[in-house]
Amino acid sequence: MVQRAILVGINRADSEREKSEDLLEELALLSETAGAVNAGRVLKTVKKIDPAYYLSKGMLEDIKVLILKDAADLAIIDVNLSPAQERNMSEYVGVNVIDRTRLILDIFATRARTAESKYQVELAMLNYILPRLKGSGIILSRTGAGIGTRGPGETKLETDRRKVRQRITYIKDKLKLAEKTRGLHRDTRKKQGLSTATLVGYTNSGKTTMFSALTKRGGNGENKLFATLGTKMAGVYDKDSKRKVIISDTVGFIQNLPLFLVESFKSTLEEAVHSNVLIHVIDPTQKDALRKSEEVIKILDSIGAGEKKTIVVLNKIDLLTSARVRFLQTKLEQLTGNSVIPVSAKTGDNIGMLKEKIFNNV
Ligand SMILES: Nc1nc2c(ncn2[C@@H]2O[C@H](COP(=O)(O)OP(=O)(O)OP(=O)(O)O)[C@@H](O)[C@H]2O)c(=O)[nH]1
Ligand SMILES: [Mg+2]
Repeated sequence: MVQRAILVGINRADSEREKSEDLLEELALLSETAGAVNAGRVLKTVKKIDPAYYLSKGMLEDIKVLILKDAADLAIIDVNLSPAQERNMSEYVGVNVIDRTRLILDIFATRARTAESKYQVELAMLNYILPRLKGSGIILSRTGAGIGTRGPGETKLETDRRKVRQRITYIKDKLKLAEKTRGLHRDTRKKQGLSTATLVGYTNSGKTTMFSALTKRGGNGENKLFATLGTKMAGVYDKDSKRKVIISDTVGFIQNLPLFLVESFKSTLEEAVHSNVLIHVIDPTQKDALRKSEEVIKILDSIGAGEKKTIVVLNKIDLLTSARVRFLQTKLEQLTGNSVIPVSAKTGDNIGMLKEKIFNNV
């Protein structure tokens, strides 16, 4: 069943309008990624939050009209709602209302491929829905299916409180084990004298494409948000020095990524924390690319990788004029305090230079 969604962007101050519009645009991409049809969208300026409904009654009425006019069966709102606000809003407008976090979780669920990332996503989802469970049912009971209720791997999410708690304990144990194995692998690599470099960056910036260009391994990138969820590793060789560096590809970041979601991916992100150097991939063709790269730096800080040696890469230069490349390069050098390498992961332009830089920095 394809769901038709009304997207509700939130602007908190007149001065933030541009940023809010950009976030709404990103919400539309996320919604499409989750498989919904975007039936309509609206940006609301909210200076005073209603504790029970988040929006004023007047705004809710507007949304109700849009829902009817566009025959929508879902509303997605671009803020994080409290469990009560989510419930009250859903009741008021007559269709399920989900927030940005629930939408991202849903995408993660459909994207998770490896056993570990499936567990990580499920854990994040269960932690998210636990405070939203009333008695033994889930709030989203009106349809009982659709975006926001799907677990990883076609499973349906557990909604019985007691069982949810049991499942959380079970998953945590599984993840501990996976983390331990990962740690052992790391120790082995260290003993072998292997250095590691981890690709980090905003979602869709080209990390996986860069990974393939560097290692000649792994498939192509995808023009999707959160195409990669697990960690992938492969070696890259330097013929001259006969050295090998392990490159890892990881999950991408996004604005307003809730901290608990970062938490649940911590073991995957541990690779970044433990690697010798980070390769921060920036997509200059994305709107607001510089602010997005700041967001990435913030998230790196929050997982304890903020002080890591970082190589900053300006990707997709095949899509830019050389004047634009020079302008962005200077800007990014000011912003990050690092020298910036312009490359194209797609055409392979300057990949050799990047390789050299990696070997000089691990
Ligand atoms: N033109 C151009 N497109 C690129 C380049 N690098 C990546 N892309 C495209 O950008 C899109 C995203 O690439 P991915 O490599 O999947 O990006 P990612 O950072 O791994 O994304 P997530 O795993 O979703 O976080 C794909 O459509 C790629 O083909 C590049 O240098 N030039
Ligand atoms: Mg990827």
